[in-house]
Amino acid sequence: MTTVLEIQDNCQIKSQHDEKSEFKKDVQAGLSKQQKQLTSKYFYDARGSELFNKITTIPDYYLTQSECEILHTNKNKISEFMAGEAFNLVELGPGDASKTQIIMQQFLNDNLTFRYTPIDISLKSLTMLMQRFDREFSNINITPIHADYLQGLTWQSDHSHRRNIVLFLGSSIGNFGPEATNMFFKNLWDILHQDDLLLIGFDLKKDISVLLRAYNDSLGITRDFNLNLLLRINRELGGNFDINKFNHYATYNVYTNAMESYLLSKQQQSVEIESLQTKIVFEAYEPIHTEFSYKYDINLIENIAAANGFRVVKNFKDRKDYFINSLWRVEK
Ligand code: AVI
Repeated sequence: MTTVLEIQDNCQIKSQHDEKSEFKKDVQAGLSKQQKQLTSKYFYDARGSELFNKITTIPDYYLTQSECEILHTNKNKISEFMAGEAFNLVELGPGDASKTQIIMQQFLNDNLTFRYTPIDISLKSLTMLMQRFDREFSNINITPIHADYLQGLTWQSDHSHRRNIVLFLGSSIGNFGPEATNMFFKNLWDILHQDDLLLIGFDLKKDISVLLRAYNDSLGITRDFNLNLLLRINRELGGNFDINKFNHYATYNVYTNAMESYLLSKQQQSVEIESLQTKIVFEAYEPIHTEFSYKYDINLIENIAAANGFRVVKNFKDRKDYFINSLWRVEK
């Protein structure tokens, strides 16, 4: 069984205790604001990750199907970019790596020499991934790294002189605000070497009805995913949220080009959170903001790449022009 590499320099990997106290602090701060908010990074506990995996399979949530189509259609071209030398296939937040397997299988068919390095902050999801890979892809060299993305990449970059192709799939970048996005790319650029590649997913601006359907799916899974944030507060912080008294609401902001998700209190109510020793008062229809999902166009993608030291090598789109996987090269 492949072992997971733990990177704990500077104690950057948070212990469960640190994670819980950070969650507590963020919930306290977010729910005390005049405009209440919770951070979308807290969606992904075990149940939230399970619900998100379900979301990726439903037809209304077109993002995953569009990205799979792009990877299937262009896997040969992506493989051609990597031919000729041994390289590292590094993935930030692999999830179940089902999309990665599309490319990986092509690399294997083309007899390319590579090592797969999935980097994830969740040890549980890395371990599950490794168990599956040990069963299904025992011929692939893997170095799973349990660390935050930048820390894991730094380790990788310091320990291997091979060229890297970094995958950041699924429009995860869309959940960062504009400032955090630039900061993330600047850090990536600092860590990576000249000519390293980045293959990144961006969800494109499109007809608003399609966006609204994706974030208000007819099966109600996105609603459960959003409400799970309140259940997580109940489970981990001793809250007494009654999720029947909140509605999921997702809307599109035409000025910022982001889907915005909220939980709306259906009535005036107060909620107690034991471990915060706090009572939170909600007015009827008062919102809690829970997520931004930014949408892009080609100009914006090219500008973000150029502003952060990358050159766009190729944009791969699906047939409906819903999604882009953009291949960037590091220019130093
Ligand atoms: C993970 N992330 C890219 C998803 C998105 O589309 O913003 C999370 C999600 N939120 C609601 N549905 C899916």
